[in-house]
Amino acid sequence: MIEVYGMPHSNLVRSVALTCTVKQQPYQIGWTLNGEEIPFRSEAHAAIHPYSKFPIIHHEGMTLTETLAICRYLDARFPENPLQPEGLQAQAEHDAWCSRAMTQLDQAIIRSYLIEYVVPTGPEGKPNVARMLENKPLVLKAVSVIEDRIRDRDFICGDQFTLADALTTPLAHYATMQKGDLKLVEDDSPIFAYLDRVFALPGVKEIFGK
Ligand SMILES: N[C@@H](CCC(=O)N[C@@H](CS)C(=O)NCC(=O)O)C(=O)O
Repeated sequence: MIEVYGMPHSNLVRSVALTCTVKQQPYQIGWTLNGEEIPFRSEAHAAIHPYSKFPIIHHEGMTLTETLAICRYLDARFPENPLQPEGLQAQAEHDAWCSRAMTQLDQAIIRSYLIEYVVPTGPEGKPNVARMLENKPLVLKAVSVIEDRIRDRDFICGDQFTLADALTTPLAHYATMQKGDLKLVEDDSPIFAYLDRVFALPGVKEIFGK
């Protein structure tokens, strides 16, 4: 059993959950590692992750931090049904997208916008809508980068689900949930068909509470 340390609603925990699910590997999400309870932001947590972040996994005696490293480890450890393309150039392109998803796309969609629902910085402990609206152009840009990539492809790297999709799907899904002035994804966006394709994979819908 793969232990995943973190919160099930985190986009990055969902990326790890997606990787485990598509690789058909059982996992559990919670606040334990190697069966030991590690409170979030405790000294024990900081000893494992210098910035007290998650996800972290424990598997076969190893504790591993950093989402991309975790996903790559899982893909290599369970080689059946590989989630990274073969061939030097295809692999390099895949890696480029993974880096982009972990940096600009995650920063824009989650850290500069949707994080306000989890760690609100507005008055009376509410989401700081002014900050969100100020950051909205940056977030729309990230959404358009995803749209451009999947407009003519089933998945981020072609016709197969890869780690690039495991990193992108939770971001794209959260982006579609915004309404009114905070709306990020138009009704005719290719993102909806893309998400349907990912959600059609066995066990995936449940990760997103569907
Ligand atoms: N570089 C880390 C970033 C991890 C990260 O930012 N995780 C968020 C959850 S999605 C977190 O731990 N937030 C809690 C906090 O910042 O205190 C990774 O790729 O795993």
